[in-house]
Amino acid sequence: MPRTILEVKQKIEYLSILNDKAEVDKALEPKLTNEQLKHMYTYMLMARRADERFLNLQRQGRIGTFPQTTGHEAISMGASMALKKSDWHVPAYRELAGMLHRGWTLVDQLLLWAGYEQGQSPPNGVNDLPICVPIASQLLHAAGIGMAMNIKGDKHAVVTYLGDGATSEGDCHEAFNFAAVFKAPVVFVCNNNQWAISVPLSRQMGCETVAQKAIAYGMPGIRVDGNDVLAVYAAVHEAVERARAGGGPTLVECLTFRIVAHTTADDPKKYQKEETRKEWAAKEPLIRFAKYLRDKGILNDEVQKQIDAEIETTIRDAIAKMDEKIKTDELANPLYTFDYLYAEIPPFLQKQRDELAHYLGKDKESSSKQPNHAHAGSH
Ligand SMILES: Cc1ncc(C[n+]2csc(CCOP(=O)(O)OP(=O)(O)O)c2C)c(N)n1
Ligand SMILES: [Mg+2]
Repeated sequence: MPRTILEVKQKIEYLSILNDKAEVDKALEPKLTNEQLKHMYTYMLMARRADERFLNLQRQGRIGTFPQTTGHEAISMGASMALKKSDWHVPAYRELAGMLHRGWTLVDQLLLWAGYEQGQSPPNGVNDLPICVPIASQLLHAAGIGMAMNIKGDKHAVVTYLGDGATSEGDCHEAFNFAAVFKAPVVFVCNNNQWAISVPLSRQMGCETVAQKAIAYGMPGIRVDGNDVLAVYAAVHEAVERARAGGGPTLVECLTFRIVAHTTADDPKKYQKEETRKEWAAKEPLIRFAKYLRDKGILNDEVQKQIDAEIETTIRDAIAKMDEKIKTDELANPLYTFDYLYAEIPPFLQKQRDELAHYLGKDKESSSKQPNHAHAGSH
């Protein structure tokens, strides 16, 4: 038997529209209105400022550990801008800018990281899943949603997110495979920030790009500059249109670098080179996007001042609302431990719930019910 060559088509595109000097490739510039561009900048900056304030709150012990999103704002902002409200948004945990765009509030985020599950209740009017911390598990939810939509004949798309570390999870393989085989309308947006806590990319995968993994599953893959919000938007927009038209899933790798700690419980100085972090910090997405907007006449000192004031008020109000809400018993009732897993609570758990209710002197709450949320979600 001779050895023969099987030809496998391999082509991975790399897309960058706004380079790190804020020079735009006019031929590739997406058609976004001035209003949309200003909105994107405002929400990316709001995520950035919130990150800084949340860090202070965490250090003061007012919220718990949380993952910062500084430097990653372009990824979820660009991707979520490509969606309609009726599409599905399925985040991991570094998608604050995109979630704010979808209607989640900073109060939700603060409550969540302060330990209250009410912060996970999706806003009305959008098809969103809450933040998902178990690595890669959200990819299966997204693939399942996509497959269900195919069965029902819904023509929406799903955008979901994963990190470079998530590509090593079995769940990731299963989700990619099911989505590709069943042509689920899912866009897998990989935030390749080159670190999974202290594990570098070189210890995560033996190949050069995340995007090329798509070839093995039989779906298109593309690598984009993850610090270029226009490139992320353009690539995800194209993938979403293809998904809606029945063309199945796409893997969009967004190349960036984690310029902050993994979470507030981490110290990257122990394993990252200061020099590399500085190099990437100079390429972060907001600097170049602000310059692009100034060059286009959308942003100037006056507009910047208004945006800063709006963000400051939003953050201050959110912190005040969180402080007010966590004083109420409604948020931290131990009986809620029993309330989310089953539509109908099994008798053995009902018995335990009754016992706890009695112990807490809350006998009148002895039947399982969904607690009143800060705002009712649509799911
Ligand atoms: C199933 C599972 N295993 C382990 C963890 C602990 N953990 C939290 S974040 C993380 C690294 C994830 O790295 P990556 O996918 O690159 O995402 P990044 O944090 O860089 O955005 C790990 C191992 C977890 N949350 N879930
Ligand atoms: Mg990572």
